[in-house]
Amino acid sequence: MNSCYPFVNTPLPYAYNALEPFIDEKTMHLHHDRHLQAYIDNLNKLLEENPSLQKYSLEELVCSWRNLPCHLQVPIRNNAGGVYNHRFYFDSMKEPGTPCSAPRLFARMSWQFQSPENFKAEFKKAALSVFGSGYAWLILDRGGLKIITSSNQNTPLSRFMKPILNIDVWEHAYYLKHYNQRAAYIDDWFHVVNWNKAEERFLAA
Ligand code: MN3
Repeated sequence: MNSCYPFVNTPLPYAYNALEPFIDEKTMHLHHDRHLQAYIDNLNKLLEENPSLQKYSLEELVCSWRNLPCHLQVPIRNNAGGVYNHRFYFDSMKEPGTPCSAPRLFARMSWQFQSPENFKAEFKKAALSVFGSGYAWLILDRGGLKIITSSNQNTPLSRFMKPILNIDVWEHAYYLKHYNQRAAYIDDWFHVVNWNKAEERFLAA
């Protein structure tokens, strides 16, 4: 993973059409090649103009934007966050039907959310509750799983939480296929969640 300046748009870990029929190829092209690319270009431009920031990793920029000079705080938060959140989202998905499992994470979900099904219902409710643009996240915070939401390109990393899973609910993530039906997009997204990756993050957190 390319984690320092100059940032490059690393390829998706699967083909653009791999998530069909749940997430369409055209959306994946636009989302990865244009939306994520724009955040990468903007972030590189900011760092090009501010060479003292070039030594920081993406995670450091995402976590410590509050320590930067005032005029850089919002642009760094938005653009470093945009790169981090999108990479995290794309890495959280896989071809539908490929076997994957998360035994330890599901055991914890059953304990904290009654059942994985109930977790999914709670997660969907949170993702639907995001007003405007943002994300829903499953995170680990002080040893406990929590579902949270974030606006725009804010990330839970900057609040010292360990992200396990996220869903992008900006309209560009689903509008071409699901129009304004965010609920249908969320239902489809559950078919392409990479639970192996979620388990890996859970065990590392
Ligand atoms: Mn997006």
